[in-house]
Amino acid sequence: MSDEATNGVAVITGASSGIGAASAVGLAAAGYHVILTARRLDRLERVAARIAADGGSAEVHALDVTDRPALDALVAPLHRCDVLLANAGGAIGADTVAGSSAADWQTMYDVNVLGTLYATQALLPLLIASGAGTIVLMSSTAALISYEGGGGYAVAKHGTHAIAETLRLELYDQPIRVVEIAPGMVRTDEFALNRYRGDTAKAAAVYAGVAEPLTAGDVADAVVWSVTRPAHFNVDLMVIRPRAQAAQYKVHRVFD
Ligand code: 8X3
Repeated sequence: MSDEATNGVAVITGASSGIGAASAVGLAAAGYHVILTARRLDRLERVAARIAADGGSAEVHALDVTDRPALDALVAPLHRCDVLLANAGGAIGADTVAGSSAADWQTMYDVNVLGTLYATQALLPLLIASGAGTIVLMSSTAALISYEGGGGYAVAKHGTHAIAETLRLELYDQPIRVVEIAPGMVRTDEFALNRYRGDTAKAAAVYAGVAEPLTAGDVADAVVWSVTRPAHFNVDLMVIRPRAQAAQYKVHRVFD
Protein backbone atom coordinates (compact mmCIF):
# COMPACT_ATOMS: atom_id res chain seq x y z
CA MET A 1 0.00 0.00 0.00
CA SER A 2 1.41 3.34 -1.03
CA ASP A 3 -0.25 5.36 1.71
CA GLU A 4 2.90 7.20 2.73
CA ALA A 5 2.90 8.97 -0.62
CA THR A 6 -0.66 10.18 -0.28
CA ASN A 7 -2.77 12.47 1.84
CA GLY A 8 -3.99 9.42 3.68
CA VAL A 9 -6.13 6.35 3.23
CA ALA A 10 -9.83 6.40 2.43
CA VAL A 11 -11.99 3.28 2.65
CA ILE A 12 -15.14 3.42 0.52
CA THR A 13 -18.04 0.99 0.65
CA GLY A 14 -20.33 0.62 -2.33
CA ALA A 15 -17.51 1.83 -4.56
CA SER A 16 -18.38 -0.22 -7.65
CA SER A 17 -20.74 2.31 -9.23
CA GLY A 18 -22.63 5.56 -8.86
CA ILE A 19 -21.85 7.89 -5.98
CA GLY A 20 -19.34 5.49 -4.41
CA ALA A 21 -17.31 5.09 -7.58
CA ALA A 22 -17.38 8.82 -8.35
CA SER A 23 -16.32 9.63 -4.79
CA ALA A 24 -13.47 7.14 -5.04
CA VAL A 25 -12.26 8.87 -8.18
CA GLY A 26 -12.59 12.26 -6.49
CA LEU A 27 -10.82 11.24 -3.30
CA ALA A 28 -8.00 9.64 -5.28
CA ALA A 29 -7.63 12.87 -7.26
CA ALA A 30 -7.44 14.69 -3.93
CA GLY A 31 -4.42 12.56 -3.03
CA TYR A 32 -5.93 9.75 -1.01
CA HIS A 33 -4.98 6.13 -1.41
CA VAL A 34 -8.46 4.70 -1.90
CA ILE A 35 -9.53 1.25 -0.79
CA LEU A 36 -12.52 0.35 -2.92
CA THR A 37 -14.97 -2.20 -1.58
CA ALA A 38 -18.20 -3.66 -2.94
CA ARG A 39 -19.54 -7.07 -3.82
CA ARG A 40 -18.68 -6.85 -7.53
CA LEU A 41 -14.93 -7.14 -7.94
CA ASP A 42 -14.95 -6.74 -11.73
CA ARG A 43 -16.63 -3.35 -11.41
CA LEU A 44 -14.25 -2.26 -8.67
CA GLU A 45 -11.34 -3.17 -10.91
CA ARG A 46 -12.72 -0.92 -13.63
CA VAL A 47 -12.97 1.99 -11.22
CA ALA A 48 -9.46 1.30 -9.92
CA ALA A 49 -8.10 1.18 -13.48
CA ARG A 50 -9.61 4.60 -14.16
CA ILE A 51 -8.01 5.95 -10.99
CA ALA A 52 -4.65 4.43 -11.92
CA ALA A 53 -4.90 5.92 -15.43
CA ASP A 54 -5.36 9.32 -13.79
CA GLY A 55 -2.23 8.74 -11.69
CA GLY A 56 -4.11 7.87 -8.50
CA SER A 57 -3.57 5.07 -6.03
CA ALA A 58 -6.26 2.45 -5.45
CA GLU A 59 -6.78 -1.10 -4.30
CA VAL A 60 -9.88 -3.24 -4.51
CA HIS A 61 -11.50 -5.76 -2.17
CA ALA A 62 -14.69 -7.72 -2.74
CA LEU A 63 -16.87 -7.09 0.29
CA ASP A 64 -20.45 -7.59 1.33
CA VAL A 65 -20.89 -4.82 3.85
CA THR A 66 -23.48 -6.85 5.76
CA ASP A 67 -20.83 -9.50 6.49
CA ARG A 68 -19.16 -8.32 9.69
CA PRO A 69 -16.43 -11.03 9.73
CA ALA A 70 -15.52 -10.07 6.15
CA LEU A 71 -15.18 -6.44 7.23
CA ASP A 72 -12.95 -7.43 10.12
CA ALA A 73 -10.78 -9.48 7.74
CA LEU A 74 -10.51 -6.50 5.40
CA VAL A 75 -9.48 -4.15 8.17
CA ALA A 76 -7.09 -6.46 10.05
CA PRO A 77 -4.05 -5.87 7.79
CA LEU A 78 -4.62 -2.12 7.52
CA HIS A 79 -2.36 0.14 9.52
CA ARG A 80 -3.92 3.41 8.49
CA CYS A 81 -7.34 4.84 7.73
CA ASP A 82 -8.10 8.56 7.62
CA VAL A 83 -11.48 8.53 5.91
CA LEU A 84 -14.38 6.12 5.87
CA LEU A 85 -17.05 6.79 3.26
CA ALA A 86 -19.92 4.51 4.28
CA ASN A 87 -21.79 4.73 1.03
CA ALA A 88 -23.18 1.24 0.43
CA GLY A 89 -26.95 1.37 0.49
CA GLY A 90 -29.99 1.68 -1.64
CA ALA A 91 -33.71 1.20 -2.02
CA ILE A 92 -35.61 -1.92 -2.94
CA GLY A 93 -39.23 -1.63 -3.89
CA ALA A 94 -41.66 1.28 -3.89
CA ASP A 95 -44.51 -0.40 -2.12
CA THR A 96 -46.91 1.00 0.44
CA VAL A 97 -46.31 0.06 4.05
CA ALA A 98 -49.39 -2.16 3.88
CA GLY A 99 -48.12 -3.88 0.77
CA SER A 100 -44.41 -4.11 1.54
CA SER A 101 -42.38 -7.27 1.78
CA ALA A 102 -40.63 -7.64 5.12
CA ALA A 103 -37.73 -9.24 3.25
CA ASP A 104 -37.20 -6.01 1.27
CA TRP A 105 -37.24 -3.98 4.48
CA GLN A 106 -34.78 -6.39 6.07
CA THR A 107 -32.41 -6.08 3.11
CA MET A 108 -32.58 -2.28 3.20
CA TYR A 109 -32.02 -2.26 6.95
CA ASP A 110 -29.11 -4.67 6.65
CA VAL A 111 -27.29 -2.63 4.02
CA ASN A 112 -28.13 0.97 4.99
CA VAL A 113 -28.04 0.56 8.76
CA LEU A 114 -26.09 -2.53 9.77
CA GLY A 115 -23.62 -2.13 6.90
CA THR A 116 -22.91 1.39 8.12
CA LEU A 117 -22.63 0.14 11.69
CA TYR A 118 -20.21 -2.66 10.79
CA ALA A 119 -17.95 -0.45 8.66
CA THR A 120 -17.89 2.19 11.38
CA GLN A 121 -17.13 -0.27 14.15
CA ALA A 122 -14.42 -2.00 12.16
CA LEU A 123 -12.60 1.20 11.18
CA LEU A 124 -13.16 3.41 14.20
CA PRO A 125 -9.91 2.48 16.00
CA LEU A 126 -7.82 3.36 12.94
CA LEU A 127 -9.80 6.53 12.28
CA ILE A 128 -9.22 7.73 15.83
CA ALA A 129 -5.57 6.70 15.70
CA SER A 130 -5.13 8.83 12.57
CA GLY A 131 -5.46 11.90 14.77
CA ALA A 132 -7.86 13.55 12.32
CA GLY A 133 -10.33 10.99 11.04
CA THR A 134 -13.44 11.61 8.98
CA ILE A 135 -16.50 9.41 8.69
CA VAL A 136 -18.83 10.31 5.84
CA LEU A 137 -22.22 8.64 5.95
CA MET A 138 -24.23 8.69 2.73
CA SER A 139 -27.86 9.11 3.70
CA SER A 140 -30.62 10.66 1.59
CA THR A 141 -33.38 13.20 1.75
CA ALA A 142 -35.35 10.09 2.71
CA ALA A 143 -33.35 10.23 5.95
CA LEU A 144 -35.21 13.42 6.82
CA ILE A 145 -38.69 13.04 5.30
CA SER A 146 -41.07 10.23 4.39
CA TYR A 147 -43.16 9.70 1.28
CA GLU A 148 -45.72 7.22 0.00
CA GLY A 149 -44.07 4.11 -1.34
CA GLY A 150 -40.80 4.99 0.33
CA GLY A 151 -41.51 3.61 3.78
CA GLY A 152 -38.87 0.91 4.00
CA TYR A 153 -36.20 3.11 2.46
CA ALA A 154 -37.09 6.05 4.70
CA VAL A 155 -36.95 3.80 7.75
CA ALA A 156 -33.49 2.58 6.75
CA LYS A 157 -32.13 6.03 5.86
CA HIS A 158 -33.60 7.59 8.99
CA GLY A 159 -31.48 4.92 10.69
CA THR A 160 -28.36 6.07 8.86
CA HIS A 161 -29.15 9.63 9.95
CA ALA A 162 -29.56 8.52 13.57
CA ILE A 163 -26.19 6.78 13.43
CA ALA A 164 -24.54 10.00 12.21
CA GLU A 165 -26.12 12.12 14.94
CA THR A 166 -25.38 9.61 17.69
CA LEU A 167 -21.80 9.01 16.61
CA ARG A 168 -21.06 12.73 16.52
CA LEU A 169 -22.22 13.06 20.10
CA GLU A 170 -20.40 9.97 21.31
CA LEU A 171 -17.15 10.97 19.62
CA TYR A 172 -17.25 14.63 20.61
CA ASP A 173 -13.93 14.37 22.49
CA GLN A 174 -12.14 12.29 19.85
CA PRO A 175 -10.13 13.53 16.86
CA ILE A 176 -12.78 12.49 14.42
CA ARG A 177 -15.64 14.19 12.64
CA VAL A 178 -18.87 12.73 11.34
CA VAL A 179 -20.30 14.09 8.09
CA GLU A 180 -23.70 13.19 6.69
CA ILE A 181 -24.48 13.85 3.05
CA ALA A 182 -28.19 13.66 2.17
CA PRO A 183 -28.79 13.78 -1.57
CA GLY A 184 -32.18 14.17 -3.19
CA MET A 185 -32.71 13.30 -6.83
CA VAL A 186 -29.50 11.87 -8.26
CA ARG A 187 -29.54 10.08 -11.59
CA THR A 188 -27.18 7.13 -11.41
CA ASP A 189 -27.06 3.95 -13.46
CA GLU A 190 -28.47 1.75 -10.74
CA PHE A 191 -30.34 3.47 -7.89
CA ALA A 192 -33.79 3.67 -9.49
CA LEU A 193 -33.24 0.44 -11.42
CA ASN A 194 -32.61 -1.43 -8.18
CA ARG A 195 -35.59 0.23 -6.52
CA TYR A 196 -37.87 -0.88 -9.36
CA ARG A 197 -36.28 -4.34 -9.62
CA GLY A 198 -34.87 -3.81 -13.10
CA ASP A 199 -37.97 -2.16 -14.62
CA THR A 200 -36.26 0.35 -16.90
CA ALA A 201 -39.46 2.27 -17.73
CA LYS A 202 -40.31 2.85 -14.06
CA ALA A 203 -36.72 3.76 -13.30
CA ALA A 204 -36.61 6.27 -16.16
CA ALA A 205 -39.92 7.83 -15.04
CA VAL A 206 -38.27 8.98 -11.81
CA TYR A 207 -36.25 11.50 -13.82
CA ALA A 208 -38.78 12.18 -16.59
CA GLY A 209 -38.78 15.79 -17.74
CA VAL A 210 -36.14 16.85 -15.22
CA ALA A 211 -33.53 18.74 -17.17
CA GLU A 212 -30.65 18.16 -14.82
CA PRO A 213 -30.94 15.74 -11.92
CA LEU A 214 -27.83 15.64 -9.78
CA THR A 215 -25.12 13.28 -10.98
CA ALA A 216 -22.92 10.94 -9.00
CA GLY A 217 -20.11 13.40 -9.70
CA ASP A 218 -22.07 16.22 -8.08
CA VAL A 219 -22.42 14.21 -4.88
CA ALA A 220 -18.79 13.16 -5.06
CA ASP A 221 -17.88 16.86 -5.15
CA ALA A 222 -19.77 17.31 -1.87
CA VAL A 223 -17.96 14.33 -0.35
CA VAL A 224 -14.52 15.53 -1.44
CA TRP A 225 -15.20 19.10 -0.35
CA SER A 226 -16.32 17.95 3.09
CA VAL A 227 -13.37 15.60 3.54
CA THR A 228 -10.79 18.16 2.42
CA ARG A 229 -11.88 20.91 4.86
CA PRO A 230 -9.40 21.54 7.66
CA ALA A 231 -9.77 19.00 10.48
CA HIS A 232 -11.57 21.41 12.82
CA PHE A 233 -14.29 22.08 10.21
CA ASN A 234 -17.18 19.65 10.41
CA VAL A 235 -20.04 19.43 7.95
CA ASP A 236 -22.75 17.96 10.15
CA LEU A 237 -25.34 17.49 7.45
CA MET A 238 -25.35 18.53 3.83
CA VAL A 239 -28.67 18.28 2.00
CA ILE A 240 -28.21 18.52 -1.75
CA ARG A 241 -30.79 18.46 -4.50
CA PRO A 242 -30.97 19.49 -8.13
CA ARG A 243 -32.28 23.02 -8.66
CA ALA A 244 -35.38 21.47 -10.23
CA GLN A 245 -36.28 19.71 -6.97
CA ALA A 246 -37.41 22.40 -4.53
CA ALA A 247 -38.84 19.72 -2.25
CA GLN A 248 -39.45 15.99 -2.49
CA TYR A 249 -42.63 16.44 -4.59
CA LYS A 250 -41.99 19.91 -5.96
CA VAL A 251 -40.02 18.91 -9.03
CA HIS A 252 -39.85 21.01 -12.17
CA ARG A 253 -40.56 18.68 -15.08
CA VAL A 254 -40.86 19.83 -18.69
CA PHE A 255 -42.50 17.61 -21.29
CA ASP A 256 -42.57 18.39 -25.02
C1 8X3 B 1 -32.61 9.13 -2.99
C2 8X3 B 1 -33.62 10.19 -2.75
O1 8X3 B 1 -36.03 10.83 -3.24
O2 8X3 B 1 -35.35 8.62 -3.95
O3 8X3 B 1 -31.97 8.70 -1.85
O4 8X3 B 1 -35.68 9.10 -1.61
S1 8X3 B 1 -35.23 9.63 -2.89
